[in-house]
Amino acid sequence: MKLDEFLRLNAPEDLAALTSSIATASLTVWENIPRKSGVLEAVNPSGEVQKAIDVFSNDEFAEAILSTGAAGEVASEEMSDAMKGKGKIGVAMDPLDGSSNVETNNPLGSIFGFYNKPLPCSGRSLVGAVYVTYGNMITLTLTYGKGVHRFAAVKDGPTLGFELTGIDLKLPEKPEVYGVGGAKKDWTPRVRRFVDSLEERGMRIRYCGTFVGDYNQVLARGGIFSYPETTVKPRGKLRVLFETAPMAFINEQAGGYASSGGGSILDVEPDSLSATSPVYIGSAGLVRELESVFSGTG
Ligand code: AFP
Repeated sequence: MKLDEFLRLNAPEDLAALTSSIATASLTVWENIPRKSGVLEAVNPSGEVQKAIDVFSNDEFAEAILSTGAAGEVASEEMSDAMKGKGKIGVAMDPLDGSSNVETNNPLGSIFGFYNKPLPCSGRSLVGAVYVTYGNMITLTLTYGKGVHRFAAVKDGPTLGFELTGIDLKLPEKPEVYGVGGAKKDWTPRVRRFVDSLEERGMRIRYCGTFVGDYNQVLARGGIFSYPETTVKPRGKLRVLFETAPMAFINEQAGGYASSGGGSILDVEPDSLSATSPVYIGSAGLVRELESVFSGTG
C-alpha cells in the first residue's frame, strides 16, 4: 500500500497532509546529501556557495510543512524561534539527526512531533510522530496513537515513493542490544553500573551515533538506547521537544517505555524549545528496571 493511500484511510486530515509533505521533502533531502555536505565539492569545486545539509534540510522541511496549512507553528533544532503558520498543529522537528555522521556515511535521520498545544509543551500533547531513517533504506515510521507503522522508499516508475512495509510494529519480548551515548568516563556511577549489568547479562552493544538509527535497532531487536545523564551534561544532550518526546511516543505505541530516569519522558515539561533531558528508551521491562535502580528500590 502506498503512503498516501494509508494516510487517507488512517490519519486525521491535518496529520495526513503534514506526513505526506514530510515524506516528499525527506526524499529531496536524501537526494541532496552528497551535494550539500561538500562530498562532491571536495573533488569538483563548483564555485557555487552551497547551503550546509542541515540548513538545507531545515528549510526544505519547514517550507513543506508550512505549505500544507496544517501547522500553527514549526519549531526546529536548527532555529532559535518557531515559524508561524495558519493551522492548528505545533510541529517540532530535528531535520537532520546525526549530521556528524554525514562524513562517515553512517545512518542519518529526521524526527517530527505533532503537538496539539502551543510549543513548548510536554509529550502528553503529542497527537502523532514520525521518524525517517536514511540508512541502507529510506524508511518512514509513524504513529498517530494507534500503533506504529513503517514505509520504505521504493522506485515507482522514474521516482521514489513510500510503500507500507510493516504494520503495528512491536518491540520483541527478549531485549538483545543496547547503545549509550556520550563518553563512558563522563557517565554517572549509576549509569555505569546499569550498563555493566546489561553487559553481564549478555546483551550486545550496537551504536551508530544517530538517535533514530540507534533507536531503530532497539525497536527491531529489543533493548535500550540512552543518551544518559553525564557529569558534564546532567540534563543529557537530546532535546525533549524535537527528539526524545516524539520517539518516546512512538516507542510507547510499540509496547516500550521511555524514561528521563525519574519518570516518563512524556511527562517532562520542557521550559524552552531547546530544553534537554536524559533519555532511556526501549523495552519496557529494562527501562523500568533502570528507574528502580536509580530510585534505589531495585
Ligand atoms: P549530531 O547531530 O551532532 O551528529 O548529534 C547526534 C545526536 O544528537 C544523536 O543523534 C545521537 O544519539 C547523539 O547526538 C550522539 O552523541 P555522542 O556522539 O556524544 O554519543
